[in-house]
Amino acid sequence: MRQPIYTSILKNKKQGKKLFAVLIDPDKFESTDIISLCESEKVDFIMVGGSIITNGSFEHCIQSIKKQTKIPIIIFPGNNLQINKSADAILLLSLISGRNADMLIGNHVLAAPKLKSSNLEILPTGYMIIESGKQTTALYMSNTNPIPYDKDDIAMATAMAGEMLGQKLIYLDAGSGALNCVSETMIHKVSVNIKLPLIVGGGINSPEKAVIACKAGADMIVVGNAIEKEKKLIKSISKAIHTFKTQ
Ligand code: 1GP
Repeated sequence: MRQPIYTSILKNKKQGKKLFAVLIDPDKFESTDIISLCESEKVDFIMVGGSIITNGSFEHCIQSIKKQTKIPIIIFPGNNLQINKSADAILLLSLISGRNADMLIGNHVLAAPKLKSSNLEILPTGYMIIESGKQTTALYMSNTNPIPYDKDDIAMATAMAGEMLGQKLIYLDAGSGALNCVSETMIHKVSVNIKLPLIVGGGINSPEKAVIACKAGADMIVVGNAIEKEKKLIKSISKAIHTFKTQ
């Protein structure tokens, strides 16, 4: 039987091995090539979710990915409608950078009974949106303010509070298609002040940017937008992340 996803994230962190998650937006999921590439390039996780789903089917997307691969599927929910027991795990996001009570506890209360009966592995995640040069969908939909791009101390203290409150992961997100990725200094400041695994995403569109984030202290890199535009990036980004050696 496969070990729990959280156990494998912790194990990889301990060994200094960086992880790569490809984010699939159900609205844009149409080809199976992307999943074959994830398989051949040894992507660690497939995340599924989107701030809003208009024409795609969340359930169909997860089920069709599941049929094609054994790579664990982690739901990265855009809202509390995005729960499906065919996935393996779900990021239970608390938007700790914001002050919107629904994103901190309200939606969790609504989702809890369904989550409890789903058998999904629950990954409590302190989710932080960082200002990135443009208004992102996540920011607009969550009705929150981001942490300013250059306020590393605020990001550090927020992540520390998340850890003290019992989150199991911290996710620094510049938002999908961000103009600016989360800065190296912010990733570094957060990573050295928490023990939790650190996920970083938003605007990472090259192997170089993935390596910069790994070097700064990210344990898992999430890429969505860039791969939607250029599937072949899966190969180069995966290689860069998986051959990265902690100094
Ligand atoms: C967005 O962090 C994810 O929430 C991924 O961002 O789509 O820009 O890769 P991109």
